[in-house]
This record gives sequence, C-alpha cells and structure tokens, in this order.
Amino acid sequence: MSFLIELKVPDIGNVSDVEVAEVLIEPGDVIELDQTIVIMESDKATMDLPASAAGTVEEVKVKVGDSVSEGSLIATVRASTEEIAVPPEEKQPPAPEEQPQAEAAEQKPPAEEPAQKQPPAVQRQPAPAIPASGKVSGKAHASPAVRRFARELGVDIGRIEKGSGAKGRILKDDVKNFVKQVMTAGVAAGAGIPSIPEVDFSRFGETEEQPLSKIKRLTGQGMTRVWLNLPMVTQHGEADITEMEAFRQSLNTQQTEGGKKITPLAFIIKALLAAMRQYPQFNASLSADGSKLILKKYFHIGIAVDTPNGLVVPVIRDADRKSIIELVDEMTSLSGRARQGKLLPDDMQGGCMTISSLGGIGGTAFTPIVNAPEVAILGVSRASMKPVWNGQEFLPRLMLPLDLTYDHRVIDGADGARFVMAIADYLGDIRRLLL
Ligand code: CAO
Repeated sequence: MSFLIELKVPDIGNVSDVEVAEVLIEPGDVIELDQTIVIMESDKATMDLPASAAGTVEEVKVKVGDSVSEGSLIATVRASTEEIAVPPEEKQPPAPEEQPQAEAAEQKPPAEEPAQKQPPAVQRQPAPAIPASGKVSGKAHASPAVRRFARELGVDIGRIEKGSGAKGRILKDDVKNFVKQVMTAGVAAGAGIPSIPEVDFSRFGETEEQPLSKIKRLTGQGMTRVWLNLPMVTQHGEADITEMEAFRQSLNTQQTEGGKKITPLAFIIKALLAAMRQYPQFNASLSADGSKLILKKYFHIGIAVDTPNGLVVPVIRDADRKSIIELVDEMTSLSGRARQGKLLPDDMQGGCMTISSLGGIGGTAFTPIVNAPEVAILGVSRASMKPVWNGQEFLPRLMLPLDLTYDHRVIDGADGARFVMAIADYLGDIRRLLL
C-alpha cells in the first residue's frame, strides 16, 4: 500500500516569503527521511529543508527564486507503508481513526498527510574549522550548484572537511567560510600566501568602520582571483590624437540641440575594434584547462564605469556594427543605468575586451587588471599636449596615454607592443578606420 505525502515548509520562526535558493530533488528521486530537499535563503539566514518523509518524489512544486512561507507545498512524495518513517520517539501505535484516513488517501490523491511531524528547517551554523594542512576529507557531499559555486571561486571542494547542512552536506555558506578562512589564515592553506596581519588601528588614533558595498566586495574577490591566476604584463604607449580631437571638437560644435557630447572614448572603441580584427588572439579566451584558445567572432566591448557603489563593467554588444553616434548613445545609457544601479546581469556579460578610461579624471598612466576570462584590457589616461620631435623640430601634439594589460599566457610581449601600436596608428589617422 502506498500513500501520497505532501512535503511542506514547517514553522520557520517569524520569517515569511523566503526565497528558494536551490532545489535538490526532482520527480522520480528516491529520498530518505531528513534528506535536504530544498535550500531557502532569507536576508538573514540560509536554511535547509529536510524531507519529512522517505519515498519517491512525484511532483516538485517549487523552483529556484520562488518565495515560500510556513505551509507552502514543496513537493509530493509517494511512500509505501514501510517507508513512512516516524522518528523513534514519536512512533506510536496508530490511533484507530487514523487508519481509514490513510487508506482513503491511497484512492484520492492528493491525500492528507499521514500523522507525521515535519522536521524543522535547519538553520546553518558556520562550517567547522579547516585544518591548516588543508587535508582532503574524501568524497565531498554537495549539490551541483554548490560545486559550481566552489569551482567559480577556484575552491577544491574536497578540502572542505564537513558541511553544515544535513548529514554534513556542503552548502554555499561553507564554501564562503572556507574562502574566508583561507584568506585570513596565517598562511593560506596549501597556497602558501602569507596574509596581511590584523591590526588594531584604534591603538594609533580614532577610527570608524565602514562596510564595503556588495559591488566592492565582489569586485575585490574577482580582482584577487585574476591577480593570483594570470601572469599580467602592462604595455604602455601613446597615440597622437591631435587630428582626431580637432574632428571630434568640430562634430560637437555642429551637434544639433539635444545631441549627446562625443567624448574621445567612442573613437578609442573604434580603434580598439580595428586592432582586434587585425590581431584575433586579443578577441579570445583561454579554455579552462589552458590547452586551447577560444577565438570569438563577435565583438562585445566592456566599459568600466565608476559608480557611487563601486566599479561595474557593462558591455556594448556588437560594437563593431555601431556608428560613433550609436556608441555614444549606448555608453550614455549604460553608464547612466550603471550609476543608478539599474544594470541587469545580462548587461554585464559576454565582453570580449574591456576599456578602462580614466581620461575624464586625469593621470598619466596606470596598470589595469585584466577582466578575465578576457585576455587583455585597455587603460586610457588623460591626453595632454606634448612637444613631439618630427625630425626637424618639436611640434605641440595632443598625446593620449594607452596602457594595455594582457595575459602573458596568451599574448607575447611583441604582440602586446604591436597591438598598442596598431591602436595608436588608428587613432593617429582615423581615416584608416574606414579601410
Ligand atoms: N583625455 C582627455 N580628456 C578626456 C579623455 C581623455 N582620455 N577622456 C575623456 N575626456 C574628457 C571628455 O571629453 C569630457 O570632457 P568635457 O567635459 O570637456 O566634455 C570629460 O573628460 C569627461 O568625460 P567622461 O569621463 O564623462 O566621459 P567618457 O566618455 O570619457 O567616459 C566613462 C565615460 C563611463 C568611462 C567614465 O565616466 C568612467 O566612469 N570612467 C571611470 C572608469 C574607471 O573607474 N576605471 C578604473 C577601473 S579599474 O581599472
């Protein structure tokens, strides 16, 4: 005899509308009592929802991103009489009136739950400390999503001794805690990277703590990952943009009312695209195992935008098919939305190469960090008038500083220099962009 059992969200305290972060079951799965079936996330905590019954999953009623509260139906499970496991201390002879109810359930799904108590949602505790040796604990018990998350952070999940989820399952928080521990340990476990010692600055004077914005924290993690993984070299160069500037100024003077101001950046994008077409290895990414180069036939350009919350990189798609005016329009719209915090994740994905322009602010040179898995980034500083020797005399020319950082695993130094020179040549004579 079998019964259809509804698995619902139990009492989760005063919290409601909790988001489903992971669904760990699918129809047909055979599950055990207390096995984690869903992971829920509120603002304050992450909770595992254990199965209140063993059996075969018939239907899953929620998906990632759904909001659930106490009583929300998560799934239905078909269980045989033997599978209806009740915790030993609660096992009691069935009350005489319960038996017919259970039998009725068999004929008329969805049935009432048999007398069975829903186990409470498990609020996570931080994962236990990792031994400094970074010892591998055997086969890690984690969902595909958690494994993917660990991979993204470059964490070998096998080094996490035990998860804080039901039955030692490794959860996202465990991976995050592992990374934190590795970053703060005296010597990073296995990596041998000494950490910056913690200092009590209040010993030296008054201090105030200011939490970093989410964007800043994520950017920090991303930058550290790139810094540790990529051997980077920065090639500096200069473009003579005297003529280009004269043309740009004339375009801005002729602008009709309401027309957007054209900054040097639109021309720099055009020159970069031409150089990428000439040197396809710059429009590429290295495969994850480092064995091959994936050449891209599309040209999406990321633009680093400084916002009150930190740095974001929206992407101009198919920039090679856009005119100067279209590029200006799109940059204005993307940087405006970036500063209002209105960019969608899709707006920041798929870039082939990034430009980081500090030209509006100042400076003469800097060394930007590659936005991996891209293989290079073009930094631009402020153009200034310089005396340039033409073989006979010094002439005042407007010179634009260019800083190209590249992944040395993919780009050789000679190609780096050629690429910067190509950009400088295109900017020096923008008629060449027409060829
Ligand atoms: N040389 C001289 N002047 C320049 C210049 C350059 N390289 N680049 C821009 N300018 C001028 C513009 O023409 C404009 O002049 P006016 O005010 O006289 O018209 C002024 O500087 C301001 O330009 P802008 O910065 O507003 O516009 P932009 O198109 O050059 O850049 C954007 C747009 C979004 C890239 C920029 O605003 C920004 O956020 N830059 C910061 C990027 C950053 O933080 N990078 C660091 C990341 S870590 O690598």
